[in-house]
Amino acid sequence: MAEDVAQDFQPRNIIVTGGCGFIGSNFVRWVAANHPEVHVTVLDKLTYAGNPENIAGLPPEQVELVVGDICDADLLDRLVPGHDAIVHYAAESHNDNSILDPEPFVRTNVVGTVRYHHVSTDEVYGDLALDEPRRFRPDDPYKPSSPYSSTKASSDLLVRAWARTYGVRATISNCSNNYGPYQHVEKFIPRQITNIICGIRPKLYGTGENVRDWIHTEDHSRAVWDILTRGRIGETYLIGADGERSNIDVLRAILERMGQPADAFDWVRDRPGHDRRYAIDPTKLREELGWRPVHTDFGEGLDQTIAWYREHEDWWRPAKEATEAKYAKQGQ
Ligand code: NAD
Ligand code: TDX
Repeated sequence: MAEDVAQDFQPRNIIVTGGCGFIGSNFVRWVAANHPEVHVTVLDKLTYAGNPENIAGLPPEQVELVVGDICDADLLDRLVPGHDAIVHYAAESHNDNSILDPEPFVRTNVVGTVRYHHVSTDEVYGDLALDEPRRFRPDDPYKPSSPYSSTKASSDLLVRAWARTYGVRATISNCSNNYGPYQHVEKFIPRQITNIICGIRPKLYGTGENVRDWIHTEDHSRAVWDILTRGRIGETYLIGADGERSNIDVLRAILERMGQPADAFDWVRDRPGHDRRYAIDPTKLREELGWRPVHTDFGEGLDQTIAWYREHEDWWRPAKEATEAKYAKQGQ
């Protein structure tokens, strides 16, 4: 299925689904800053996770928002002609929500899958033991653990089938945990930063030993662009920045940087089926496309992220109370 030579594709008019979410909006901002010749149509349903403020201030002649559902086939039939690429970020993205109510995950993450560049997650590969020397590689078997990751795995499989059967010119990327500006306060790093700002103790699940492989969202944006423009059709690329850290280490780093004692947090109920460790082997992306992360100092990235949340209370305050009320109900 894979073509031998890398394509050299120069998109002019792209659709970015989920472009009002955390990673999608960072990608749109990155394209606006680095590729002013590219027009971006953002297609976003504006769920609880989507916020038009995330793309506010970008030139209106370059970035246009269409509010709509990726599952609306008629809308897509009207919207797609005239565009030369779709970068597909839209998804229900939070594991804890998928455990409470999987239905929207099946609707958006499986039924809505269209074509071209498909943004997925390392979680499709399941988890690794804490002491395992191995990291995830593109050809590893899919073993997702949560409703969220199994719906993402399903959509990856549909993309592969559509590429093989119908010749859709698709690529897939599976990225590790992103951090940076515009991430919803339900997620680990923003939750703890904004808890501290609000005077609420941070909350750590289970033993805190679970490991995530952190990447700055800007490095993810650049990797997606490199794959979209130079990746081989039909291929899967794993995106990671050698950023493995245990949750407790990340939390302690946040506490220290925000002037809190090392034990100023609560241990809370673990996530059911909680994946132990994710770790990406990014060799293929590095060797084939020459991609390298720029944000290699996690402490510095964390400082910038903390500063961003301190400076953007207006952005996250409206969602904070309801998010914490939902967690409190779950004993988390
Ligand atoms: P997010 O929840 O912040 O944003 C998702 C966006 O999709 C929101 O703007 C939402 O309104 C929109 N959306 C949801 N359902 C939709 C629908 N039916 N139609 C149109 N728009 C819809 O998510 P995120 O963290 O930015 O993740 C973006 C993508 O990256 C997802 O595909 C996710 O699986 C993947 N991913 C995320 C991470 C991570 O660390 N957050 C890591 C790897 C991959
Ligand atoms: O309050 C918390 N306390 C805590 O200990 C929260 C919200 C999380 N955690 C733990 C659970 C995880 O081990 O922190 C880790 C990170 O949690 P999340 O931010 O929910 O991310 P995760 O479940 O690892 O999934 C993320 O990375 C892969 C994204 O949300 C997914 O969309 C992406 O696919």
